Amino acid sequence: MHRALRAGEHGSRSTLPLRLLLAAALCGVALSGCPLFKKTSSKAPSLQGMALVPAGEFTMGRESEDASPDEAPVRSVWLDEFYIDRLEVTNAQYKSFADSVGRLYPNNPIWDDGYFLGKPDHPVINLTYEQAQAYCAWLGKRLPTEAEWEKAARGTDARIYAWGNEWDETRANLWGDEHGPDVFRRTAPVGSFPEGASPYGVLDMVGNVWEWCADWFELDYYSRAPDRNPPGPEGPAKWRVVRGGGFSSPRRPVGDVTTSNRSKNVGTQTIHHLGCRCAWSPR
Ligand SMILES: [Ca+2]
Ligand SMILES: [Ca+2]
Repeated sequence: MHRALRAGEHGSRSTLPLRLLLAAALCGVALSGCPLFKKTSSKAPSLQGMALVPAGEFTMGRESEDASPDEAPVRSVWLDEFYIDRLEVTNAQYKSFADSVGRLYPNNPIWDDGYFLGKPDHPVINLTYEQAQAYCAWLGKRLPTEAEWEKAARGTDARIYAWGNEWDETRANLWGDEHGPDVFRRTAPVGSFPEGASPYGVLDMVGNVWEWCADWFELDYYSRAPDRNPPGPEGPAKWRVVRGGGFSSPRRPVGDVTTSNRSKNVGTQTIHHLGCRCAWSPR
């Protein structure tokens, strides 16, 4: 699909944590100039909760009557070894980051004004690209490239869905509620669909929330991208890549849910069905 994600509803801005206000008072200066708010983490990343994706080639893109033109041409792409989070980043994880470095909490969605603090095991949403990137950097990680995301989702056998080539609407949180096959009307706790795992054991690569990738988005990038570790277009471009579909994606066997589907979002725009996961390279 080529269309941008629709802008989501925005809840009211969360109250600054008490420790943040106290620290600001102690500093007596703008938050950005306060030494209490400097990034302090330079530790090597923990690989706990991450899946290893071995070095090698995989098939990127899909050419089919029901695929979009921007998924072509299909190429064999080499990626160096990397690690990727098995789960989407949760509210609790992002809260640890926000509290540690003195960032505002993301807005709650209009459908739940207690979402961020009240659902710690659900995916963090309403993040800008910069916020997602900063969270991963705080851990010594980074956002996955579009190519890494696709390999982590589909492995090396060019499968259409994370779990294989047969459509199965019970393996992902997509459009629908307790009356449908996945019981969740909106977000689900991360990792709620183990049967939807990718070949590397990565979960929720179909649905729950869309995920920011590192790359700029360009429709025709595959026609000129390198075949080894493609970094994405040079940019700057209008859009960033987002992948995987979300809880409001249509429940049908093509479109948002395929491993090769590409979509995009303006980097500064927050959406109530867009989150992230992080990656890391050992070199
Ligand atoms: Ca659902
Ligand atoms: Ca997802």
